[in-house]
Amino acid sequence: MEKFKNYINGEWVDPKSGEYFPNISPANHEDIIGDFPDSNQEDVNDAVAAAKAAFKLWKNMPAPKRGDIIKKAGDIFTARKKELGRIMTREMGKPTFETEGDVQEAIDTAYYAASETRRMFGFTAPSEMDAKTNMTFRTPIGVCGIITAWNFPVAVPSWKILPGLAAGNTIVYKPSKESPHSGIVFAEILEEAGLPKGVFNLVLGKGSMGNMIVEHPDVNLIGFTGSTDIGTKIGEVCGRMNKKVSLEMGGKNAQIVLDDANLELAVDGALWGAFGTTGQRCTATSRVIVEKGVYDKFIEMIAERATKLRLGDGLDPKTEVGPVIHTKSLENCINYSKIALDEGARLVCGGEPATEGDLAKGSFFKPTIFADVTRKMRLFQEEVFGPILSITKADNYEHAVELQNDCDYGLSSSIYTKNVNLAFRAMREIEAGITYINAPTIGAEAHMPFGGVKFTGNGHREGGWTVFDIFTEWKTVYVDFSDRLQRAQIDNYDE
Ligand code: UN1
Repeated sequence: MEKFKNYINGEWVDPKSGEYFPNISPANHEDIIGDFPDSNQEDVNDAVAAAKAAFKLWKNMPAPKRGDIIKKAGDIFTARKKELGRIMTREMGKPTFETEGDVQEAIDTAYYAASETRRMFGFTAPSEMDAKTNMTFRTPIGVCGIITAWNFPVAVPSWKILPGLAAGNTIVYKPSKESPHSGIVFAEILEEAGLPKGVFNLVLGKGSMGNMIVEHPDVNLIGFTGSTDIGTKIGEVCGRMNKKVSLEMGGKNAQIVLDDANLELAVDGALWGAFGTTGQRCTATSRVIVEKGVYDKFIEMIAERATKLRLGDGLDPKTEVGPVIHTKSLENCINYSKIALDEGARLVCGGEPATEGDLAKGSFFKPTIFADVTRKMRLFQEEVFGPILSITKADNYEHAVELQNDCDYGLSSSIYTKNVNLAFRAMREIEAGITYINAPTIGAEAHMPFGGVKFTGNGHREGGWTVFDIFTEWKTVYVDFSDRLQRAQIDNYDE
């Protein structure tokens, strides 16, 4: 059994804890990927100390020079795309065409972040005094603790780590315990790209180790993607310690389908949005809200397609839908199906684990659709993070938007209609960080702001240029070249 290591201060090291945990493939529980460090406080301390020391040099390296290293990382991600895709599929399950897309998102992010190192614009503004100039600079924050989920094991950490580095910060990264091998390759790529020692550190471990990073006094910022429960707790700690914190959390994303929609297209979108990544995206479509004139037809069309989706090991090129991440997640899907039935929803298809042939070796749940779901039902309100779609009937556009907004989360959303007026109203009236018109709720692009409102986030946006608002602080500089004391707000306002 291969024993993996942490990457701290430019070295691959065994955990001081001496402890390891095994990780298995969700598609085949007999396939053990390896033993990964279950790090302790000492390991975290070493990583943070290395990042703190490296910050002194890294922050002063000219930003375009940092950009050269990040561009190189993008080139290596490109060269290793297929190989890394297979590693990711083996440990988290989604088919290789999806994991390769996940790597592509990291490549796009690398090139974007590298190019931003030649902008990272501040601004100048006139002064209210004579012979004085006002200007601003973006400055790095320090040591950033990055804690991410397993569903996008390369793209999501890249959204934080690469712009974080471009801006001059140093990093302590803890990937999910479900996707440690992807974290290892991420570190290998940054090492090969030529990052100086200590600038990026990887510490592997279980969930509780994340707290040690969050609570460490020398970690200045936390970037987190994961559940609303854990994110909220992290936010509380960071509030107490006055740390900057960016939280990307749950979703309960809805696709609205109006009577005038292209139904074929709406079905394509809902299938991909709901069952792509086995429904395990924070942007996954978990509710479809259909106007009454096409309600029955839509259900008939999507059910026919959903039952034909081919489940299997994501390494098999014929597979369309992979497993859920672990047996606990399988139990969660079983549990939510039971709740939905108990609350009076109508099971259209699925609703149980898939166990035929080789599927019995892994955690597979049939693509599941419940119709006649009403707003009070738990399936309408709670995030499942699995292949379960709820369908709800709406009287008209206004009712559909009211239903869409009746939810604690606000990440992604979508509306299918040919009516341009209603499409524009939806852009304004839907409460979500992202709204798609005639496209599914998944598929954010790396250079656009990504994040949500309500319980989905705490007001930050990753992606493109907006992510630099997370990873930098503003420094405001006033240069007075008058050679005399000029008192702002006072001297220019004498009677
Ligand atoms: C996530 O599920 O955490 O927009 C991120 C999308 C992907 C990213 C999802 N590009 O669905």
